[in-house]
Amino acid sequence: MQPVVASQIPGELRRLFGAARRVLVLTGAGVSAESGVPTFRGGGDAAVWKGLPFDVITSLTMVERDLSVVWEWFDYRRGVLESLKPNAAHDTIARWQERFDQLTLVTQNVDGLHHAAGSRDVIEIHGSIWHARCISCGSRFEIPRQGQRPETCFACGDRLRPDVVLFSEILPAGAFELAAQRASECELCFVVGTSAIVYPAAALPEIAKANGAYLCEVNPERTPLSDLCDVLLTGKAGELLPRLN
Ligand code: BV8
Repeated sequence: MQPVVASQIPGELRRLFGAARRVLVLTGAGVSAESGVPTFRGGGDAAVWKGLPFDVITSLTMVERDLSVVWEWFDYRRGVLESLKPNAAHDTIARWQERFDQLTLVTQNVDGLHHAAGSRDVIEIHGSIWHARCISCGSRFEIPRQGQRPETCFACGDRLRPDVVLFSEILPAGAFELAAQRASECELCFVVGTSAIVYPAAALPEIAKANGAYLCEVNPERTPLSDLCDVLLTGKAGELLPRLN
């Protein structure tokens, strides 16, 4: 069945939104675009740092080959994020945690803006740019908003790496399993600002749909997931999500 394509909130979605008790929200870089955070796919395989494409600079191979250039890339991104604030999409999703019995927020973003908007228990399935992890003992350390990031592990003295999931790395223990469990239980699933290309994250809405959930995609563009959706809200998340309240 073809999805309903709308730039206003269709009645069916508004009715289900009013009645739902268990809701899952999956977000990607697009939810932070209106805060000024650059998205990824727009650049395809274009170089993002020192002539290196995103999925090369963000890979385990790169950490093993040249950790310092990987840190340069993440230091640059933290620098960009320092002055940026959550937008109306982050704020709206944060308010939903009071509205539904079970609101599960799963993000692919490492920017921490959902937390900054007041969302609790965010499942950051690709990690956080505000944490570093020891390459050998795995100890994790917060990276301060201002000031120096820790260079070496306070526990064993080995080098630290960004505590994010790099390509061909498995996701944080339990994070995907919990997200998949919640996806299988939800009645309503929102997919907001993701190109739905990176797996296993992109499998979550498929799991939700397979278990009978109503699927709503919020994106100015179509994605490989669009045909599976019940409704496509075509536009910007910061403009469309607040209209649901
Ligand atoms: C793994 C952290 C086990 C770091 C990231 C199955 C099929 C094919 C490939 C694979 C597969 N399974 C595994 C793979 C390999 C790989 C993968 O998926 N590759 C892709 C490229 C095909 N997956 C992995 O490697 C994963 N690990 O599977 O481990 C394993 C191990 C070995 C071998 C096999 C399996 C780990 C993936 C995680 C990598 N880390 N991030 C960092 O951020 O620096 S991924 C990173 O890229 C993001 O977290 C995010 O997931 C992705 C970017 O996608 P989006 O967030 O969606 O952003 P994008 O720019 O693409 O799109 C933005 C969208 O927003 C657009 O649609 C746009 O239209 C829209 N938009 C713009 N403005 C707005 C908007 N929407 C709403 N409002 C707006 N205002």
